[in-house]
Amino acid sequence: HARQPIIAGNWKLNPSSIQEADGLAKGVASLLGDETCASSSAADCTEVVVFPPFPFISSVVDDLAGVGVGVGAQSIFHTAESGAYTGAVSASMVTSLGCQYVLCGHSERRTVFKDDDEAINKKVLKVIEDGMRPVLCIGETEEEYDAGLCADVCKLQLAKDLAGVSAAAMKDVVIAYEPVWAIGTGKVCPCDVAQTVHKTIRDYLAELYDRSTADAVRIQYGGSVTPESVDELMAQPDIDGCLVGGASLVAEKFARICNFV
Ligand code: G2H
Repeated sequence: HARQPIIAGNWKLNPSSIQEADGLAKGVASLLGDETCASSSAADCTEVVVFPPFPFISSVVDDLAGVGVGVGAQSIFHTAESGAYTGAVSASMVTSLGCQYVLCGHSERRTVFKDDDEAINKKVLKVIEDGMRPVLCIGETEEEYDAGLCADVCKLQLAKDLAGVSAAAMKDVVIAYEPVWAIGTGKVCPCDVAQTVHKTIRDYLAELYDRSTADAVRIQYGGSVTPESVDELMAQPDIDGCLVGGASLVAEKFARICNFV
C-alpha cells in the first residue's frame, strides 16, 4: 500500500450497554491478525480505530490499553470548550479520555443532526487544534449520484469542510468517502466506481494543496463494507482503508475486515 491502511469501526448508537461495549472491544482485540498494528510495529501495519458512543469511550480506552487499537469520538461540539451548552461534549473532554480521532461530517450527522458544512468545518479545525485527527466524511446522495453530480458534491464538501486547514495539518486528516446510497443499505458501491471517486478526491486535494500532500492523505471507503467486500476494496490503489458501520458491531466480522488480505 502507498499509505498506511486504516480500518475504523463506527459503532453509531450501539451497543445498548457498557457490558456489551466492553465485550465487543475485547472481542475485536483478541481477533486482530499479524498485519495490524496490534501485532506489528511495521510502518505499514494496519491501523485499527473504534468509535464508541460517548458514555463508553473511557471504558473502551481501558479495554484497549496496550493493545494497539485507537479510540475516537463520533462527534464533538464545535462552538465552545465549556460553558452553558446542555448536552454538548467538547473536544478537550474526549482528548482527555484518550481519543485520537473524531468523525466529522458523517451523513447521519448532516441529515439527522443538521450539521452543515460550516459546522463541520469548525469541528475539523477544533479537532486539529486539540491535537486529534479528524475523519472527514463526505459523499453524495442517490439522487446526486444518479444526476452525475458525485464528483461535484464531493469537491464542494471538501472545499468547504477543509477551509482554513493547512497543508501541514493535512497529514493528520483522514477522508472517508461514503456514498449515502450505500450506507446501511447493503448496496456496496462497485470497487471500480469507488476507486474512480477516490482518485477524483485525491486529485482535487492536489488542487487545493499540492501533489505530495494529496498523495499522503489517507482516503477510506465507507458504506456497507463487509468481510466479503473488503479485500477487493482494499486492493484499489486509492482506497487506503474502510469506515465500517454495521459489520463493526460483530467482533468476528470487524476483525476479519481489519485482517483484510
Ligand atoms: C457508513 C458506514 C459507517 P455501514 O455510515 O460509517 O455504515 O457500514 O453500516 O453502511
